[in-house]
Amino acid sequence: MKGCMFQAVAAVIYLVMIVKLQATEHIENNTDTCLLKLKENAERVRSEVINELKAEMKEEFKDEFKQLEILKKELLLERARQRVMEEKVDVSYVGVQKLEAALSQCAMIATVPITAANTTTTTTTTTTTEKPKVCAAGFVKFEDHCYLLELDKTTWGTARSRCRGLGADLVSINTEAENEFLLEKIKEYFPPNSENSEYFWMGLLYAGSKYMWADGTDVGFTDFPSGEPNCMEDGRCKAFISTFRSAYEWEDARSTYDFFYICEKDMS
Ligand SMILES: [Ca+2]
Ligand SMILES: [Ca+2]
Repeated sequence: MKGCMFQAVAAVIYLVMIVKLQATEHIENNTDTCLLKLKENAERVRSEVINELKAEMKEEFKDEFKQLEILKKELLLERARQRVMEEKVDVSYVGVQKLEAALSQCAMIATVPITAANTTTTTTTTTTTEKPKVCAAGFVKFEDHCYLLELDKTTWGTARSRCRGLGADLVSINTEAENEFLLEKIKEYFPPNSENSEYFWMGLLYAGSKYMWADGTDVGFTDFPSGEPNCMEDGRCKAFISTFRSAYEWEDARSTYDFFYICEKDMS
């Protein structure tokens, strides 16, 4: 009887164990299936997660994207503005070039008639057309000569040296017009009825028993009043313009007096 009991208990335990084992197998099977399913869907789940993340990011950076779009537009606008500026500069540069070309045309037009006139009308006097002749500083022009009234009193000899030092000589008064011009100049400084009388050496000198001009020109016109000249000593007497009694006439005297003097030179 004891033997039968033991067998029965053993059978029960065996059955219970079988049931338990089956249950465990079932759970294990379920887990495997679940893992398989998850594995199968892994890529899908991953892409879904990524898309969700993307959507979140898009939402989160929405404002930044907008700003980026605005920046892109601003950049395009700036590029367009620069292009327009460059085109404008090109246009301006072309304008400047055209203006310069026009100006050079003007310069050519301005110079052509002058050279044409020079070559056609004054072919023999090329030296006089090269540069307009003028009087040196301090000299005044009359006809084609230059004159200097020097208000610094000295002897005739020193006066002449000083004139020659300026490339001139003491004045030779060859015509009435030249004389009148010089008298008018003297009157500017010493008008008629001035208190003092003043005297201006000229280049007329007594040599070889006659008056002659220091610069070698012949004596033609003279403006001596009656009684003058009356010095007439070879190598010692010279002539001058006198404002004495507002006469503005020529006189002569020994050359050692200190008088003002007048220089004359050609235009250069
Ligand atoms: Ca003269
Ligand atoms: Ca005299």
